[in-house]
Amino acid sequence: MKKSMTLACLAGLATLASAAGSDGVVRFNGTAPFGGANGGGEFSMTGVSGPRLFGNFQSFCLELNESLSPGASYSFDINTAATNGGVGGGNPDPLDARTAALYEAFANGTLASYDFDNDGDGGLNSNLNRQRSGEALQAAIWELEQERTIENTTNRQDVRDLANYYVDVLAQQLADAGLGARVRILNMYRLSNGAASQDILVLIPLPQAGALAAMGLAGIAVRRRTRR
Ligand SMILES: [Ca+2]
Ligand SMILES: [Ca+2]
Ligand SMILES: [Ca+2]
Ligand SMILES: [Ca+2]
Repeated sequence: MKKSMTLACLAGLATLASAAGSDGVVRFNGTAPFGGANGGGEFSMTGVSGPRLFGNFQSFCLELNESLSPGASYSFDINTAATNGGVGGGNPDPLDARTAALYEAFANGTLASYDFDNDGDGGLNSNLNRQRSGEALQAAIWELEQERTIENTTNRQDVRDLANYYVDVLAQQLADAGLGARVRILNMYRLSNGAASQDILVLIPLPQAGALAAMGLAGIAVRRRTRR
């Protein structure tokens, strides 16, 4: 037991000392067809390689003054704060629990008044399509992360109304209901030159059934050894 604990400590040190962007690589596909309003999300992302593969996912950005290039790949670190960018909230800028709650509901496909099926009935007046829904969610995230107010992001009153509903009402309700714990920030670095880039949101998958079974078996093995 003592030997394995020493090994675990060494592994922990190795993780701390590793280079920036060591948790994996993702590709930014672009903002079409549901993003792009005001330079924001939805962003279409695809996991490429590395210890953490997220598959295909839709995301939103956290830093107003950082950019991403369509088709470019980025190495990333998984974090609970945005780093090296942004115009407000500090560096590092901790992920707001309300941002996390809104994004988890989005990633689950359950965010209220968001037109996921893009048939034009999103928003508080049932007139927003999915791109306008994304415009509102991005505006809400920028306000919560102290980048820019909703009113300074968009002139559209119907988009402002949905974004303000998310910030003023829904975000706290979702956080109180326990949403957001599985949300992380990817601190991203452009693969070609290592430059610190835009930070985006991601949902950490629940452990797979196989991994849970393996953890259970490991627990049994440890208990047996302790007993002898
Ligand atoms: Ca950054
Ligand atoms: Ca709809
Ligand atoms: Ca910020
Ligand atoms: Ca923050």
